[in-house]
Parts: sequence; C-alpha cells; structure tokens
Amino acid sequence: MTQTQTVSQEPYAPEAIEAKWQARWAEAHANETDLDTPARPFYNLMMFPYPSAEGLHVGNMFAFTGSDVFGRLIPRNIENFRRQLRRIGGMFDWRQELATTDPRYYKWTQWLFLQLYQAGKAYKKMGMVNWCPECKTVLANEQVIAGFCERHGDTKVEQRRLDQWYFKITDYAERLLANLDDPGVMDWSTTTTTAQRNWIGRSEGAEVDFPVEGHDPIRVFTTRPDTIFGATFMVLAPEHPMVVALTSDDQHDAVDHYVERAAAEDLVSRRVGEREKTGVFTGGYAVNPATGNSIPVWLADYVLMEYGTGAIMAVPAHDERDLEFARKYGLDVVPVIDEDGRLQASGPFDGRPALEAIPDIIRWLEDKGAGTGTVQYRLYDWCISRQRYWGPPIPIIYCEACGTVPVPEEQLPVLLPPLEDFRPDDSGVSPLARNEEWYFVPCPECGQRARRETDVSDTFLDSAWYYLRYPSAEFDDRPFDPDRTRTWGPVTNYIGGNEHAVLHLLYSRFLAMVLHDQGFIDFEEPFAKFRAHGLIVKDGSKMSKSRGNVVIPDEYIATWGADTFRLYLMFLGPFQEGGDFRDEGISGPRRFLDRVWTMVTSVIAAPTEAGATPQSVLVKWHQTVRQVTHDLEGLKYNTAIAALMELLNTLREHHVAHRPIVEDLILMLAPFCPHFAEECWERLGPDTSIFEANWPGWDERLLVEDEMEVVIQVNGKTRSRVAVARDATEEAIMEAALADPTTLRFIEGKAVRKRIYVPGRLVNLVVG
Ligand code: ANZ
Ligand code: ZN
Ligand code: ZN
Repeated sequence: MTQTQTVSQEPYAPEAIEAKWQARWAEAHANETDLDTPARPFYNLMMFPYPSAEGLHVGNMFAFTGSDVFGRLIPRNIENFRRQLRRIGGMFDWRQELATTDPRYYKWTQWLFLQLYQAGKAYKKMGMVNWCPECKTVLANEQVIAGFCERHGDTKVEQRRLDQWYFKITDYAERLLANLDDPGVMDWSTTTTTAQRNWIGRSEGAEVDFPVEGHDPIRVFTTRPDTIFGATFMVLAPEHPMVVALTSDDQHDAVDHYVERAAAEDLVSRRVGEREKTGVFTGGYAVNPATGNSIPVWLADYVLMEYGTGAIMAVPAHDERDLEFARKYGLDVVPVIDEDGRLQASGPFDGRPALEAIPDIIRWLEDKGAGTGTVQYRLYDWCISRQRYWGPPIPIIYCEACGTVPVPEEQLPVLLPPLEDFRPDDSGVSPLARNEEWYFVPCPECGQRARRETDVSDTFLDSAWYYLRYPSAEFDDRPFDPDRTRTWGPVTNYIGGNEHAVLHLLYSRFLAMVLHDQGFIDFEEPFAKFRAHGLIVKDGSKMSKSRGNVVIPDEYIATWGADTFRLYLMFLGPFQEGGDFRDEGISGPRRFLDRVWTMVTSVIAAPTEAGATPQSVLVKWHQTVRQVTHDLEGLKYNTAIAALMELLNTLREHHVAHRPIVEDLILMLAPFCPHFAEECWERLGPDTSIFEANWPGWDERLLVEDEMEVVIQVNGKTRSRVAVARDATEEAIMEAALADPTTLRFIEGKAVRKRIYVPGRLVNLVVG
C-alpha cells in the first residue's frame, strides 16, 4: 500500500496522463474495430468537416466530442484535423480515413454518376439556373439564401440559362416523404424531418385548362379548385412558352421589357415573393371554364416557371398575392366563400363548405374535360453540374457520331487535368476546357475524336455517399464492399449540423434509394438515427474570424488538458442546442476533476467500510446511474455531467469514499474524460481498460419508494406520465413534464399558455 499512497498524493496532471493513455491506446489498437466480424456493429458517424487549412475550430470539436462521447457508450490538409482529434483522445478508427479529393475516392463518385446515368436518373437539360458571379459557377437552389450566395453572403445571385446535368430526385419525392413519417425506419430530430417535409413541399390540387381562342388552352395548377368561380384573371410566368402567342400588338413593347427585366432576377428572391408585385397585361384573354367568363391574361414575376405549370388562375378574393396584384392593377375581385366558409356565387356548389367540396369540384371539372386532380412538389431536380476546377469531372464524352457516351467503368477515374490557371471565369464554361490534351479524347464507342464533359460534379455528391466508403476505405476495386456494407449499414447514429437538414441529408437519402433500387445496398435509408447538434458561440456572439473571437482548441487543451476541455464543451449547454463558450467557465469542470481525483485517492487510502454508507447516499448513487444512462442515450450530456457533479457533492457532504460508488462515477465519466478515467481506473486496481468494463446498473427497487408518478394532461386530456422524485419541487416537475417526449408531441409548435400543478398528482398544460 505504501507505493499507492505515495503515487496518489500527486495532484492531477492532465498532460502526462493524456500522453500516456494516447500512446497506450495506439499500441493496443484500441480505436480499431473488427470490420469484418464485429460482435456488435454500431456505426457511429459524425458529419465530416469541410477541409480548411486552419484545422478544426471549437464548433467542430464540440460536435466531434459529442459524437465521440456517444460512440464510447459501446465499446493532407487533413493532417491537422487528425492531430487535433487525436489530441482530444477521440476514438476514431484512423485506418478508415478518406478524402473526397483523392482520385481513389472520386473514381467511385464518378462510378456513382454512371450508375445513375444508366438507371435513367441523370439527365442533361437547358434550364434557368442560379449563377453566383463571385463563385463563377452554378448554385443549387439550396445554396441560395434569400437571394444571396450561401458562400459569399453579400453577393446577389443571378439567373442564367445553361446546359446542366441533373439528378431526378423528384422521382423519389413520395418515398422521401413517406419514410419521414416512419419512426421505425428513421429516428430523426423533428426539426430536421420538418425541414425536409417543407422542402419537398407536397401539395394536392388540380390542373385546370382555361381555353384560349385560336390557341392551346392555358393549364394552371391550383391547390384551391374550390375557388375557381372567383378566378377573375390569369397570370403567367414571364418565361411561359405561350407569352409570345398571347401578346397583342399594342402590348408587345411593354411585355418585352418586362420579360427582359424578370430574366435578370434570381429565382430564389422571386420565390420568397415578399416584394411589391409587378406585372404587365399581355392583351390576351382566356375563358374561365367554370363561369364561362372571358378573363384577362397577365404576366408577373411572382409566378414561377419551375413550379406547377408556370401559370395560375388568380383568385384575388381569397389569395393574398392575387389580391395585392388586383388592387394595384384595378382587376375584379369576386368573393366566392362567405364568412362561414361556405361557397357562394359558385353555381351548383353554392352553400357547401368550400374545402369539403374540393373533391366534387375536381370531379365536376374532370367530367367537363377541363381538369384533373394532381399532386405537386416544391422539390426540384438536383443540378449537379459545376463550372469550377476542383471536383470530380463528370464521366461523359460527347461524340459527333455516337452522341452522349458514358466513360466506360474501366477507364475511371477521369483525372483532373493539370492546369496553369484553374480559376473559373465568367463564360459559364468550366476551366477544364482549356486543357486541350485532356479535352479531346477518342470516343469509347467509335474511336473518333470526341470531347469530354468539362463540368465537375457538386461537392454534395461527394458527401452524399461517404458513409458507405468509410467501412470499405481500403478497397480499390469496389466503392463499398457488399459484406461490409451489410454489416455496418445503415449508419446507427449520425450527428451533424442542422444547416444540412435539407441539402446533404436529402441528397444522401435519395442516393441510398437509387443504390437500393439498383441492388447495391439492402437498405434505403442511410441514417437510422440522426441528431442535430447545436452551435457554440463565444461570450454571447457568433464566432467569426472578422470578430477575432474564434476559439482555437489547442491553446485551451495545452492549459487545461483535453479531458477538461471535452468536459467543458459537453457541459456548456444542451448538445442539441449548443451554448456559450466563456473562458471563465472552464475552471469549474477542472475543479470537478481535481475533486474526483482526490476522492479516488481517498478510496485507495481509506475507503469507507461496507455498511457505513447512509441510505440516502445509496439512493442518490442509483438515481445518478439511471439518470446518466438515460441522458447519454438522449444526448443530454450537460445534465448527465451535472448529475455526476451532484453525486460527488453528496459523497463529499457525507464524507463517504465508498469504493463501488466511486468506481461507477469513474465509469460514467469515461465517455467524457477518457484519459482521466483510464488513469483513475488503473489506480483503483483493475488491470483492463475501463472501456472493457461493464456499464454500471441500478436497482429499480431502491428507487421506487422515493418516486411518485405524475400524470401529464394537455388541455385536460391525459397524454403521458412521468416519474419524479417524491420531494421534487414544482419547478422540477414542470421541467420534467415539458421535457417528456410524449408530451412534446402534443405541445410541439404551440404556446403553453397555462401550467397547472395539482401537488403529487398531475400537471395540466394549456396550449393554444
Ligand atoms: C388559386 C388559389 C386560390 C390558390 C386561393 C391559392 C389560394 P402551394 O400550396 O405552395 O402548392 N401557384 C401555382 N403555381 C404557381 C407558380 N408557378 N408560381 C406561383 N404561384 C403558383 O401553392 C399552390 C398555389 O400557388 C396555387 O393555388 C396557385 O394559387 C399558386 F385562394 O390557385 B392557387
Ligand atoms: Zn458565391
Ligand atoms: Zn463515337
């Protein structure tokens, strides 16, 4: 015992301990998993970071640590990331590292393109696209934020007509939506599924034809066919193909001028539609098929060519935008729904509740041959062409004799050619076209001189399938090994930023469906569970280089140690919401570790004898194990840490150094502070790694007496029950009620107007 006692008098010295355990783990290959025959495959994935020379910032560290904590429950420019992630003791299997810019990787991104092309899911079309004059490339709609470039913030996005490659994600709209509603397939944060649902934007309605004398009818899409008797004019998108035919001679100049102006605007700000309405009369008329009235046809930029049919029937009495337009241009307004929601001035449908009458009105229009019921989506096909240098060249060759020819698989990868100047220019043509030696190739089919496609693919295509590559990263003859993919897929737990709620997460889901349908993988949803992590701010404001308040992890780790840094990150706020990084905040977690260290010392030197631990401390112990176990599963790291701190306080208050309790405390700290925990564990005696030890359990019988069950009602209806401590305060009970997942389902998106607590029995939440 003498030796232990001398050792245990040292203060906690993180630097030496962290170096020691990182070396040991590396030696023992502790982070390497058995890829082929794992006992319990658990694919824990963190969204990979966007390469940056400065390495990872504290936000990345926050996210990676949170993911690492979760993973521990179950036992190039990248050089810097690797070093940093090693330094925080992250349990990442480095053998499976990948970089999407490596030809070993992008060969398979090109292969993926070919699979889509062969399945008829990749096509090229001329279309209006978003163009960033700063990036000098096309942007997806998802990359345009309120009319501005996502990357350039204050650069206004323009519209251009270009020939581009698209993936047919719209074919999958219905499936992409359906799975969102199936918690058995996708256990995702509701904020994320809601964002996807809105992005896909399903609308039920009808397409209705409005006859035009001497021309084809104008077809509109409407979600409100019940208002058709109130359609007093029509509006076409300025790009609508019938504009020229409908325009009368005297309106010719005005129409031309308007169409030109609209072409210069970006698609996204037109979609937002909050600006003042503008428009122009074509001089032409159409017939409302319900009333038989002749109604004027206008053009306006609030109608988009890309949605529905590019034309609308305007019902100013019941549609805000149409009303604003009608008022500005003095057009008729005819109300067809009364205050009670019943139809009026609507012929055979008068008196019926408007919304209920929709199916009958659609049938009535169908019988007249004037329309059909349809479903529309907001989702557009995914434009994957980019006119920049960096990126996998799209593996297509154009031959005068054979047309569009896919590059044969055995010729992959199509390597990026060396270029002296690889900056994109304003031409809309990729810089790759400048290297003639690369640009001209023999046609794979006839051997004649042909040209390569010069666009590269969107980086979102790289990231849409990387999760398939990690488990198979060492193979060069296949993108992902079928057995490995069966063992590891789909990803068990995925953590990432909610800024990817639509782009990355939707594209990955779409590609998994295509690969599934082509027989390459046997699941169609790539991420069984997804949780969005929050964002970290510094002293209350957003971290940015210009503000100079970006937290560089390395300095803090050097001062405080990686374990304290990890603990602080996970403690500073709910993982899914983020928190405020304050320099003064880090000393608390460090003091806690110092105290745990002292407690471990006491257990070694003078443990409390069996039977001498008060009942209340035993109850606290079991409560803590139960709470921490549940909190970790729910990614509630901050409350788990708070519970561990409380347990330590209880031990200190009662002067208890009971060995089994302290061992459990160390076990529960291990995911947060792996080095610290290993060191304490070793000192406490066991000669195996703490990550091989069993997670602590609790005795439910010990806990029931101290608990009571409280019924939760929402608007007077019983919806759930929560177990709370018998002596819990009203505040704590309210908090438990509002955090209960079942309750949340009933109050989500609503304001809680009143909270009623009947002591010891129930909570009633009044929402509205
Ligand atoms: C008549 C009407 C009456 C409409 C009414 C709405 C309310 P969501 O729900 O987003 O699918 N619309 C159709 N195509 C359009 C386009 N290309 N550009 C702009 N607006 C378009 O919206 C469908 C409604 O948006 C359609 O139903 C149509 O206006 C308009 F009281 O038709 B509605
Ligand atoms: Zn840009
Ligand atoms: Zn050819």
